[in-house]
Amino acid sequence: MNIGISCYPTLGGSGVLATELGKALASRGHKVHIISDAIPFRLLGEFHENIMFHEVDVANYALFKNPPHELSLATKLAEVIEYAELDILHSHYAIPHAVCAYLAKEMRPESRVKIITTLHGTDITVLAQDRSLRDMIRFGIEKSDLVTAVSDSLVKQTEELFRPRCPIRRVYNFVDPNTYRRIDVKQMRNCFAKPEQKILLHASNFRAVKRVLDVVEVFDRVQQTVPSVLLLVGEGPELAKVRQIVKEKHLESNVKFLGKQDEVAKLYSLADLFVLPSEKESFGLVALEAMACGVPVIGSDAGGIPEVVEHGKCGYLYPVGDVQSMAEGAIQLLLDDHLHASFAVYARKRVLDRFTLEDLVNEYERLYQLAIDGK
Ligand code: GMT
Repeated sequence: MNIGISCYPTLGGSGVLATELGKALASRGHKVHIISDAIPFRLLGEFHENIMFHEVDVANYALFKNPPHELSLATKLAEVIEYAELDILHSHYAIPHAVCAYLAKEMRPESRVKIITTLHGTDITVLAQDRSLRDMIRFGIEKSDLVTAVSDSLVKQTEELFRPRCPIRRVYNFVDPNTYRRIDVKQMRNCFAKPEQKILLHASNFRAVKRVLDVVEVFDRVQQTVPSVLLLVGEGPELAKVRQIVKEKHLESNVKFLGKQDEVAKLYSLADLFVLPSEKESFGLVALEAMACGVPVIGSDAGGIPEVVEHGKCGYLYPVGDVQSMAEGAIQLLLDDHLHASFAVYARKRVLDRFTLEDLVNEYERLYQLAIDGK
């Protein structure tokens, strides 16, 4: 098939998923066209025979108060629909990608292209709270030929909010278990922790919904009982506040800010626990990546997290904000090597049983075919 993928290029689960999907489809022989504002970071420095990247140039004339990004995106999508004779245009996020895909299709009435939209979360759980955007999201969903969401929780929320006429199909996110696996990082570990210290890890875009301050609260309680360090990967709006609280709690020597990182499988392999106390999380791709590397997860039971992390088997989940229980769960796991080892093994097994690239790319291919067949 000729497949277009329209996504955000930034560090974030939806861009990661869209790019990994594109790479997997290309390795299966499909011609993949990725359309975005910049090369998605998971494609940087890589060459793939069947992948072509198309950059959206945003027109910026003095006349415009704001550059019309959505019109430039729609124009680029229309250009690719025609040039590449796309069978499928897969939009990751309803706004703006699904809406622009619809506009592009209207610009190319002779095309056979089908629009698939994947909802990743914040388009529904955050943006849809805004009345004007809600109507636009509904429009994007209804004008798609097929819509997927990344967890049952997100399917349910979308159905409750929009009562769409078309079914929303759940397709879980995935990882490549060959890339995400426990790597031997003994040397690297010495750079971050003393032999007797445990390592807790959190990775996110430091938006308020990630509750990174709760990560610090949990760590503060844990380190009073278990010698440990906290590694914080990523950056974003809450970073300054997090630095401040770390300072106020005199935790500077045990909390390390690593900023944006590429070699995440190595970082996960350093960790004894991954901490994800989010307020909203439609899936939690980072938790899945950690689990693939054999790292148990401590976090909240928000959104789709319980579909990824099985409470009591490969992690412990508690209500949002219950940092005391999260800390107690973490301490229990860190002090019991036998329990920790069984959680680590189960975490990897769960990924292999339910969330592999192989199975979920098969599912996307099946849905593409369904859309092409008009079912
Ligand atoms: O979590 C974010 O802030 C980034 C956002 C994105 O745009 O990538 O993540 C969303 O999509 C990911 C991939 O499907 C999911 O794993 C995240 O749970 C979801 N984030 C939220 O729902 C807050």
